[in-house]
Amino acid sequence: MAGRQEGRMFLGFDFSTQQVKALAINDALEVVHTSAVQFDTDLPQYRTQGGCHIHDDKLTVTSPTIMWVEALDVLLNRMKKQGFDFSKVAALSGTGQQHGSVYWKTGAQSALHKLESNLPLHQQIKDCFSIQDSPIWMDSSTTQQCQNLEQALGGAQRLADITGSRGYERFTGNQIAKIYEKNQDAYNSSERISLVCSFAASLFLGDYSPIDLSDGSGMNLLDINRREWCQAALDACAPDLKTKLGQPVPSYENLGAVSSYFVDRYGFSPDCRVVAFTGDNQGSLAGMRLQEGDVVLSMGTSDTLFLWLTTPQPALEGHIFVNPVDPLAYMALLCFKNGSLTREGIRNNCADNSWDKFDQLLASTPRGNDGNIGIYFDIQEITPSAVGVYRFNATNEPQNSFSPATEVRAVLEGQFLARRLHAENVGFRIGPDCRVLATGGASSNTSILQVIADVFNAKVYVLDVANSACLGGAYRAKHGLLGGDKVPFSDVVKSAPEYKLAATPNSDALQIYTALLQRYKALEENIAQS
Ligand code: XUL
Repeated sequence: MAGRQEGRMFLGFDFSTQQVKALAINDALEVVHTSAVQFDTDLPQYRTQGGCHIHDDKLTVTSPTIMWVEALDVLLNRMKKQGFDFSKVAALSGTGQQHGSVYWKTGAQSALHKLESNLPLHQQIKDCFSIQDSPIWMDSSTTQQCQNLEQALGGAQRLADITGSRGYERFTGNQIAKIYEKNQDAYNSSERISLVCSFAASLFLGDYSPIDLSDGSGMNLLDINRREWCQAALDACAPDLKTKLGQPVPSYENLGAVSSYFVDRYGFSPDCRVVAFTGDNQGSLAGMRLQEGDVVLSMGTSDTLFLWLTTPQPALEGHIFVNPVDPLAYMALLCFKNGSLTREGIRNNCADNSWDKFDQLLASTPRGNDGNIGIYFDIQEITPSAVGVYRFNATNEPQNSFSPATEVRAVLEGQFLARRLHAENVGFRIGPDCRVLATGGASSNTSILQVIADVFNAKVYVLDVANSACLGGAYRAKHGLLGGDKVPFSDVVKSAPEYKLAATPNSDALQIYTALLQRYKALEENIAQS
């Protein structure tokens, strides 16, 4: 196995909304350690709920930047007490919640250079931030800034063509524009602006870490085709922004050695390398070892789709990011708000709260549901922007209700046709080797997996990857150490456990669902337009 060395480890960190986690793997990619610090309960002095503060306007959402630093102090101390051998870590990397931003005050870089190993980090850099409370991804207070940016760049589709997404409130460029408008002094006194992930990497480096191209794609500021900042977008948000952001780098970049602070305080090897950190969704893509042609369908309260793309087609929905593990590829992220709760609602109404009965009803109806189609947006949907429950018969006539059996099949077929439709809308093509990797709560229901296999006409595999973002950080640390673009990521993770094949499409699926998809597309477009 390429570059395997006895005893060495790779460490992945995840700075997420509610906690900071660490996960170590050995050279055979086996997980050998996990630890976590919860913000609300382990650091109650910051009075966060779910790791953040929701302000009175209900739109502004922030987290105390220094809390993230103190959480790292607590986490590393815990690992030390548990006897974790930091000296064996050959490389570390990690992830952060996407879009959040950190504002380093002039002089902060020299504070990072002079960290003293006898003191905790948070005591030494508590005065290093020009903004104390970092805006995070849950913030939606920047609608005006999004409109300004879209207008400056020539419209929403044009902004999407360049940056991979139309203007989104949580995207960092719009957050920076708001800070510049509302608090120019703080903006002007910031010598550097980091994303949560590059901020975390900066702590380990003892110097400013560059922003990686993949998480940098979640800012509405990066030209994802040229893989450099889009000057027009920077100018539309705030002056002098290029200098404050620094030059972006590929996500697998080996940034340098860990700061001597960590060597002296925790016993890291001075040779331990820090590989660029990236966004949590990008980390999950790496942790799940997504490859060209694959789709990850994560089924939780909302359903999320990760796609590996070679030729992206930015749209007014979803997000295209530069791929975190492949220098030429892209990834797409699509979020569907009506996921498990909608499926469970139909189970409760039609199948007496029982998944067994739900499965029996499903089995009693034919694939394609005799042409009946249901669209269930119980709450305002993101993809597409629409709300309401709609039922149609085989000739597209609206129906008030379906029989319980038809309803059960309709919710599953409707949801997975939508997942496929919107994946194709951003450039995904289902090829013969396409694998759907299912994860999350609903992936334990084999009847649901069969519907997915038929609708996508692709094999469905199940993944039981806990802490996928953190695991991705550890895999990426190894990838970066072995040379990033010189070694395919897929070679680095070859020895990781195999996926389990869970469902294979039926032979009539292609014909049935190709036709149904065309009808679903037209019906959904009508609903979204009205
Ligand atoms: C993605 C997004 C969230 C955060 C959560 O665009 O905003 O998934 O990354 O941590």
